[in-house]
Amino acid sequence: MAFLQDAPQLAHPYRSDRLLLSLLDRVLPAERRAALDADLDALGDYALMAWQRASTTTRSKPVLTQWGAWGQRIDRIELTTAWQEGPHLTTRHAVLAAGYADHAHARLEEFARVYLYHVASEFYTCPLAMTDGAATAIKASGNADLIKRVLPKFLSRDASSFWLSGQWMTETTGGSDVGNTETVARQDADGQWRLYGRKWFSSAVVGETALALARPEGAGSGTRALALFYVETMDGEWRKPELIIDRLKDKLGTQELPTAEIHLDGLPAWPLGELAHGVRQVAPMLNITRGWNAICAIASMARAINLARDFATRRQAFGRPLIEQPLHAQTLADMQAQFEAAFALAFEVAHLLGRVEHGEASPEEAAVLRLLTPLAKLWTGKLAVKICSETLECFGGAGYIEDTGLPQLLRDAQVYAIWEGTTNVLSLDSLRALAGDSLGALRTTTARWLDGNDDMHAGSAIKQTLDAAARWLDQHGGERHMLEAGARGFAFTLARCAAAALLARQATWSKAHGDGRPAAALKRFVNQGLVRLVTPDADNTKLLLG
Ligand code: MFK
Repeated sequence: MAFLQDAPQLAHPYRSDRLLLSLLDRVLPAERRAALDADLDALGDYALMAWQRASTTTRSKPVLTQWGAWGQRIDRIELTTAWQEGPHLTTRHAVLAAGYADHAHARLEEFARVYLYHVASEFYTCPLAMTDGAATAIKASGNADLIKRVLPKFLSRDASSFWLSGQWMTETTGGSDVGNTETVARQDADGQWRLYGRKWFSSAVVGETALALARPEGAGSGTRALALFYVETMDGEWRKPELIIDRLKDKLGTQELPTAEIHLDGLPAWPLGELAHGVRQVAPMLNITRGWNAICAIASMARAINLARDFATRRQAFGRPLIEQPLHAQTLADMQAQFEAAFALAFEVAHLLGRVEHGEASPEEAAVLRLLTPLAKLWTGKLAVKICSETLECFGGAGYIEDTGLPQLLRDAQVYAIWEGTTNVLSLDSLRALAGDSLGALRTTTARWLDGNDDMHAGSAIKQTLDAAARWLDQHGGERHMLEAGARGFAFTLARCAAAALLARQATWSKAHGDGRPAAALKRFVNQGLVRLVTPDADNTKLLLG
């Protein structure tokens, strides 16, 4: 028999994840830690099963059937198996409900579930994220009727009463510039608001509800005149006739996710609150889904690195396994160090969110959360693409072959940097988040995270880089054009410093518990450099327009 390569094997995604295990051991009180174990174990089992299933079955995609046999409009979407399993699995293991439990660790416990479930979910996590965001935005609106009507559905632990929510913002007029929204809200003779317009990217069209931005008829132009509406999409078994699915999008990745173009032809709608400032009202939702984005990005990195590391122990080349080849081991270790830093940052957002929502956070922590949310989203989004691309290379030619399942990792990863705000939109949001003194808060908090860590080199590199970032802001903050031109480098620098300091905090704890690996990851990550500041050019367009 000719030589055949071994396929990579996936270790149990929960029981073998030392980062997640040590994070939970460090942060959670013993009784909470024990109570969480069964759900995480089950989600890890599901992830393992889904990985094995994917390697023995042909991938499927959702299918839209617009017309029934007898001419009626039906807009029925057939979902993949994982999507059909989604409501049962996630309600049984309280994926969303856990985030709303009555204690400050609720969000951490929710996001631990999301992290384990995400890759297996085939991006069913996308509508879950939006449902979570909708629950938060509706709670924040104080709309008592709506809270009573939908929160029990969104947070249900029973699939038969569970509702998903979409988030309908993006239009053909431009995704990020939501102020250009053309969807109009009009009141009919009975005083019922109805929406008319076209939404260009609807990733949760199978949901029972959505939050949609629309311009009340006669309101002015721009962002402030937009209002946020709640809609329901179903009449019993049937989709409401005023919601028409025009087509499903043909995307680079996330192909199991039925992203649709839709139009609204008088769909009944209810304002969440005042009939203006819709973006301000939807912002709590954006910040939640950006947290999900970061967690899902690190989940993809974890999967990619696990497979690459396993393969390196099996694949023999030039007389020894890849893991014993110095340059390959160096490459894998660099990936691991970046992943460990990104993991620490994404989960700190979850941790702080829980503290803020339960009134246990100081104002300083609240300011840090506002700043870290866009930073974690933008940095992990880019890093996921880089790590997944490097992972494909770790497999050589096999990484480029579809039925290994590996190319899908890279295609799917590209979405993290795009949806919920591109890297540049999020860099500008980090500038928005600097209002107040959130940079000062980050610097003070970072010093606290470094307390007790014995890596003096890392500690001083982090502090010096944050000083340099503060000087950069002083230098360019007065001139908006320059500030925006350098915003990406500034955001990456802050993200890397925060991640390094958080990794240091974990390293201190792990070392005291006999594990030196996070300390090694910290050293390596800091050696890759923290500074990404750029000298902004006053006129980049000269170069671009020739
Ligand atoms: C599996 C992973 C899960 C992920 C799920 C993914 C689902 C994917 C589907 C999508 O991609 S949905 C579409 C995502 N679209 C975006 O994320 C929009 C990107 N654009 C932006 O983020 C713009 O910055 C934004 C539309 C929010 C604002 O643009 P504007 O028109 O310049 O508004 P402006 O005046 O700056 O902000 C309006 C108000 O909102 C201000 O408050 P005030 O009215 O009190 O002045 C802002 O402070 C507030 N605001 C904006 N962003 C905020 C925020 N407040 C808190 N947090 C924020 N992030």
